Amino acid sequence: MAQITESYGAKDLQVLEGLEAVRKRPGMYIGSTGLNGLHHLVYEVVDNSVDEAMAGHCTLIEIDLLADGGCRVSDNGRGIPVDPHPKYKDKSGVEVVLTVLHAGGKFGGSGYKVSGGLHGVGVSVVNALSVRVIVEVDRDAKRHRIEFADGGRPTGRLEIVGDAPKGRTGTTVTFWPDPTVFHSEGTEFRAQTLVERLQMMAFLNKGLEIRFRDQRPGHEAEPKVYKYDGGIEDFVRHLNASKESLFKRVGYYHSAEDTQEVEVAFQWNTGYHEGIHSFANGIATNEGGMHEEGFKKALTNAVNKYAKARSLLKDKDDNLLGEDIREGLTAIISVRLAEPQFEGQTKAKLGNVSMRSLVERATNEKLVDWLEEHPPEARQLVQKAIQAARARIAARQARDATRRKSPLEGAGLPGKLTDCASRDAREAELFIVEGDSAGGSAIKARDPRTQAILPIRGKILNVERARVDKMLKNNEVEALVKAVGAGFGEEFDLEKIRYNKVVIMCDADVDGSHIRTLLLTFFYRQMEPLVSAGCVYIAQPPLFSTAVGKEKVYLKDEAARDAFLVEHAPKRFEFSRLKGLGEMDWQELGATTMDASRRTLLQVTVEQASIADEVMSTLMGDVVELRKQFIITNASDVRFLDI
Ligand code: 0RA
Repeated sequence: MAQITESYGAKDLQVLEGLEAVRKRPGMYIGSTGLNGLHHLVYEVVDNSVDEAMAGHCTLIEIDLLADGGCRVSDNGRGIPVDPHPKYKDKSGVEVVLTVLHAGGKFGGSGYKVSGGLHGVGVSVVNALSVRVIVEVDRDAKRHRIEFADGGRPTGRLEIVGDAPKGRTGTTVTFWPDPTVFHSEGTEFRAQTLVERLQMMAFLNKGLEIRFRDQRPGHEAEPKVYKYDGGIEDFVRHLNASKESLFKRVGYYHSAEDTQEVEVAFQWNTGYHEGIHSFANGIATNEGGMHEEGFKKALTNAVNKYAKARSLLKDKDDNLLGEDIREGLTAIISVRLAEPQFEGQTKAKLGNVSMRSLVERATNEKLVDWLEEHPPEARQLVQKAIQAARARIAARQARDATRRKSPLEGAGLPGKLTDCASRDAREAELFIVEGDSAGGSAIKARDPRTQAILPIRGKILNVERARVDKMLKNNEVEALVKAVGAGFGEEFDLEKIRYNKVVIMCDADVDGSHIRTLLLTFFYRQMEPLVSAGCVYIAQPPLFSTAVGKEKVYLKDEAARDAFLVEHAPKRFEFSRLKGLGEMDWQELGATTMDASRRTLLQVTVEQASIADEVMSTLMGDVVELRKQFIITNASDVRFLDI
């Protein structure tokens, strides 16, 4: 154990107890000890630097993943105070910030009005969960340094180690996560996860530069730089980049009252999807909340008012519904407030009632002005909403007609479905199989008690580019909806699903990858709760086969093949690459891909909703070239898949 400071008083004991509490229940502070929790450590440190930026003192944050597994976060803010702390008299501010829970910006009088709240547990939590932490502070023309080991114990006092570069102030925190804390999923950071979040932070903090560098061997070393002088306007432009926008201009308004403020950026595209992304103090509120409610209410009101005033809607016409107006809308709502309340299942719903009225008032005032000032854009979006309303009415009629055909709830299973015997969703699995011939093998290979097979032919409709009425007329879509048995879209009811596992089983080639993406888009857009609940899976047919004597052996992927070679060294083997499910007979398909005791399934999860949206839109959107490139380069990408 590292040596603790010389004088070991009551205060030190208290401090150690604080950090000990974090080590006992890390989940309470960082959510989990899996990969999410691990990445949370980085966000925690970065959030502190972002707070400095929000207070107007920091313009650059650099994040480096080090070759030895550590992570370094450096900013050019004021630097953590180095003076003795007023309460813990024998300690420097730096030591206190790193060892006392919630000490963050709570002293020095100039504390931050607005801070992350949810994530704002403090860097001391990172210290508690790391084997080693080094903090360097450039302040008062000097470079200061202090080091901690074994879960937050200082190995010495804050020392001056030299001069700071001329005129520079700032904080650098380097930490090495404790593998005994993150034992289940390890301490290896995923660059993609970090980068998505860092980019989002750059969008939400106009003008702030965030640089990311992955110095680990075997990783993309090219630094990534995010800096958006257009802030959330650039965010909207970015989200719509792969789509055809309805008009070029991105709308923007903001409003501030007392200590709270709201910023909104918006643009419509010609698609049908609603993409509203809201944030509170830079934290994604994926479950929405008061700010979104206020925005939606005022948006509906403002657009209807405008449409009637300009006689784009007749007085006798019904008002446009919110969903009509929001069709094809990409919007970012970003609010900042002193004490955000995060509610909901994933603590991603903003509960502060005052935010509803703030955003509603701001939107009513400023959006009406915007519409008045931009007549061509306003007319285009009203016309789109009118078309959406017509399509909605047509869809309702189509749906009513289907209901009349099959009045019984759950009746009318699709003809192509070979259902399982079990009616218990908890054990029932639906395999969606590409093509009739693979469907035939799957029917033979399945466990008829728990496994149902739905073959789908060719390409299903791209739901990203079709309205509901057209979607309903597509046979494959209809079969999928009926088989799952829980409706779709707004009316989707997770309670009613007939299978707790929905498994997509496609070939391992480019076509298979396209179909898989179409299916994922469909589930993400029309049965989102199914995806969020972790009920969607991807089957993994083996990629290679070889022969050992007379016996055929299947190998899941490159890694399995390499392991096989090592195991059988120095013998040599010929491998064939399996492209299609059709290349296996049904016994093999069962043994390698379907049998619950032998298969591996990839569970589909959505990490960052706004980014997932972007991936979906790029995959499925209007710009064909972009789409093609994406599908091919990402044919084996598991960016929004977690095992
Ligand atoms: C406490 C008080 C002040 C700044 C900070 C903490 C601070 C913490 C971190 C963590 C990473 N970068 C940071 N930068 C600053 C206020 C300092 C003052 O009043 O001068």
